[in-house]
Amino acid sequence: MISKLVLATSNQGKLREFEDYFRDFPLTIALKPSNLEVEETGTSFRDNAILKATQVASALGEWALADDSGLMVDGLGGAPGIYSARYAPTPQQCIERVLKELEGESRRRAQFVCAVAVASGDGELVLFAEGICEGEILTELRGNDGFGYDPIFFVPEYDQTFAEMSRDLKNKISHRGLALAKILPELKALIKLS
Ligand code: ITT
Repeated sequence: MISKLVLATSNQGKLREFEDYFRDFPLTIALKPSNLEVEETGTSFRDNAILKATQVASALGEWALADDSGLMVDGLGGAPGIYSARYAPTPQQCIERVLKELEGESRRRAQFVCAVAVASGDGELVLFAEGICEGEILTELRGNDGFGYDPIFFVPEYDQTFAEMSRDLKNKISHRGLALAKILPELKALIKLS
């Protein structure tokens, strides 16, 4: 039976975006208790998304959805990657570190990657998908919206950074949006079956 889904994240930026996707969804959306933290010991986005979804689901006995995501920069050999949230103490310092490490580097292509996993109340993985959004790292910040690395992630096709885009546009083209689009039909089907 799936009637309620716990969003297994402590990241307010992700949370706001998830709420947009699930606004008209026929499910009760709940938040993970803040004291329930999962250690991200995996070596890939996939591993960590599955860890977070299955551990939160089994701890609460509820269906849970987790996202593990990050920025991979070509000129940095794919860093910060799965360490994106831990690259520096604050999001601002994370951006500063990436810009500093890219000084004088012409390979500024980058991709945001998102792995999403949904686990059932017994802690079993039920759905998994990944989404990728291609872009470039600017030399300075542009835009005030979004979160994390959004002000330096430029999408040439739209001539905007993620932090300059409307929320609707980011939700449509982002790594998170693309990953969720792959699992939402199956999630809806599961709700109907129950
Ligand atoms: P939870 O594990 O609680 O969900 P977290 O922030 O620790 O939160 P991750 O380990 O998945 O989550 O790290 C993702 C980091 O990647 C996030 O903190 C941002 O720095 C960056 N990131 C991911 N998606 C992003 C986006 O859409 N815009 C900007 N930065 C993003």
